[in-house]
Amino acid sequence: MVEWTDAERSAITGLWGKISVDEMGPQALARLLIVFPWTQRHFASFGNLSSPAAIMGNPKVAAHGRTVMGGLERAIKNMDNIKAAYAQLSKLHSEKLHVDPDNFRLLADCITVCVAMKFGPSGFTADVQEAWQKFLAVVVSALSRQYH
Ligand code: HNI
Repeated sequence: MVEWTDAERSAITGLWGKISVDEMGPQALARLLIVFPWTQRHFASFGNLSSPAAIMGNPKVAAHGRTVMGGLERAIKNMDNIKAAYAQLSKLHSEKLHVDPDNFRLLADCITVCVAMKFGPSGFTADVQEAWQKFLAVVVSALSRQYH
């Protein structure tokens, strides 16, 4: 089981408390689709993804970005059992959506970049980053759990 120090817990919940899912979710998913274009194959039904501007202006990308980012709330609320909290979501991504689990890490990195840009050097300190990256690594591992 993952151990969290009090400092990590407070860094993670403190940062999460400042994050707007409606703002960060669309940005992070758009970045994933732009920076790692092969991830677009999962979103063929989303319409125009032909350029960075199209991706950033696509309302379906924004809506799904909010869904995915909102999905992190579940981990925040279950920090001591993230694996179980994501068992169903992992199964869905594996068996139904066929998302390559490497993509979870790519999205986690895009989330981190967006959060770092938003909060800058004073909000996203190295300590906060340490806790945040650990949190996302646990999320990625939990989401990858039901793949076989
Ligand atoms: Ni993901 C659906 C959470 C990464 C492709 N995804 C969801 C849903 C949640 C979610 C929540 C909605 C489930 C439901 O309807 O029951 N996804 C997450 C989280 C991460 C993640 C927390 C990582 C941090 N998903 C990814 C990645 C991809 C991805 C990296 C593809 C590159 N997800 C999908 C697709 C769907 C989806 C595709 C279904 C979309 C739809 O509406 O049909």
